[in-house]
Amino acid sequence: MTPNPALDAGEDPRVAAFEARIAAGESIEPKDWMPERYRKQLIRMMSQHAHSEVVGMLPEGNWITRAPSLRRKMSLIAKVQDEGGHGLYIYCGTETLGVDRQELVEQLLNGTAKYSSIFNYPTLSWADMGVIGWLVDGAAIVNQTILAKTSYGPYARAMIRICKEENFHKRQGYEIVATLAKGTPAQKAMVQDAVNRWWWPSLMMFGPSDTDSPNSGELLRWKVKRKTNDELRQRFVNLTIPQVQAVGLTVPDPDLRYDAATENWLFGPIDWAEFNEVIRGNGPCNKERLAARREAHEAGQWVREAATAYAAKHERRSTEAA
Ligand code: FAQ
Repeated sequence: MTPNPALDAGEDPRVAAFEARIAAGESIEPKDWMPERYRKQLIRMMSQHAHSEVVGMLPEGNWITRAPSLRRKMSLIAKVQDEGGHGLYIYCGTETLGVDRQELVEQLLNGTAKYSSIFNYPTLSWADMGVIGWLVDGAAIVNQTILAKTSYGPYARAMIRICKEENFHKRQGYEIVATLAKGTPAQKAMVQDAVNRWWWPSLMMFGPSDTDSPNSGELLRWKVKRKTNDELRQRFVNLTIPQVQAVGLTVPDPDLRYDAATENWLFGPIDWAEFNEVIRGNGPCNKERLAARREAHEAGQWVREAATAYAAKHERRSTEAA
């Protein structure tokens, strides 16, 4: 597909045909014509999503060696491995838009690409493993269940599979939380402290409020997004507060109240200054996370070289045999 911004601006009849397909609820597939801007927006959003999954392995990976039992260790290893798989899956989906994965990885490693703000906070206690599964995977599910109906086919299909696994992660996290919440006073205090630290960052995962979201208008028009950031954040709060109450915990929000008229749990103001600092690279763990990714990338160089040499050898052999 040759980019042509002038034509993409609306003079091209293909834009109208494309938008008619979106309006009719059709799925856009890799070989279909699409406006250059649609392709760019998808590459941005999907690659940020893939980076988030991969960087998201780090906060939980930190606790694998310290899980309190073999059962907990096995399920945490499986969860972290799943997140890595989601990242690779979404990188593959992004490649269907004609971009090279190496380029995307370089953008992550040189700090020019974004990844979810949530993974720039430290995991200080075992209870964080429960709360991440419950709140962070829970927030991801709310966002991704809607993305499973996104207009770009490969992304939508990736979300269906990923959501199934995220649901399992959420249940695993909530089970850890429920166990600690009915444990000793020290265990209950530990899990309450984890909720206090992760609550607001989890709400920030949904992105800036709708009035400050520069990409939403375009993404909603093309049905890449089907709900706004604020709509999804509200849905998450409404789903989560009853779960908080069920295990006898609280969230750190003195303004939280149920509004019977709208059937919403209304929450207090989000600290957008903190959010902006984190996405600018100044959160508590941004530098540590990128350093860990760079180190892993360098350490994996020989594996990539070996895999490439192995693939080349096999291709050579099958050509010779043919
Ligand atoms: N963190 O105009 P908008 C997971 C940026 S996966 C960092 O509203 P948009 C699984 C945004 O990129 C979690 N940056 O943007 C897991 C934009 O910057 P740009 C990741 C953020 O795209 C669980 C600028 O702010 N999920 O958790 C954030 O319309 C447990 C303006 O924002 C996805 O990526 C943020 N929170 O809406 C793994 C889902 N929010 O690019 C391990 C797919 C916004 O213009 C353990 N993505 N920004 O420079 C989306 O749904 C959307 O991209 C949003 C943002 C909703 C994240």
